Amino acid sequence: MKQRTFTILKPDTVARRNVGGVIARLEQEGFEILGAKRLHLTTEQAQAFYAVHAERPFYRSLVEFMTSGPVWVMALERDNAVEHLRKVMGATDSQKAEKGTIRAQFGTNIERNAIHGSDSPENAKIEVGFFFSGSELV
Ligand code: 3AN
Repeated sequence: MKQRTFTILKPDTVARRNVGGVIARLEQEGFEILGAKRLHLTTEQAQAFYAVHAERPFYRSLVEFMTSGPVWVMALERDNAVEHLRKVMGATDSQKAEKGTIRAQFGTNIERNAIHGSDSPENAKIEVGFFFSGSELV
């Protein structure tokens, strides 16, 4: 069944001119891009988006990284979209990500890992809603 998920092409992907490469891969994987926008996240937005990690030692650095330059936020649709995107992204640590995954190809390390993908259908709904209104998704 068709399902939606949410992705962020992180500041490292934009800075390294890998946006097209990552989008090409997502389209090859059968994802339809329902909405996309380029944003420079504010500290408040990044803090709120990653609020679940607020107590983790890497939180401050993560927020700094995510606000260090523009990102692309996108709403994606596909069968089994949440699980499939997680598989195609690969492990959080780009250096440990399986060969052929987006993070192995485009990421640098555990923080600068190229792409975010929702980890559950519930979070996908919340995250899509964080950045898009219904009328922006076509
Ligand atoms: P994922 O993005 O694979 O779902 P999460 O949700 O555990 O991983 O972490 C969110 C983000 O926080 C990661 N994408 C990464 O940029 C950063 N991160 C996670 N773990 C670490 C860590 N141990 N050190 C530095 N940054 C981390």
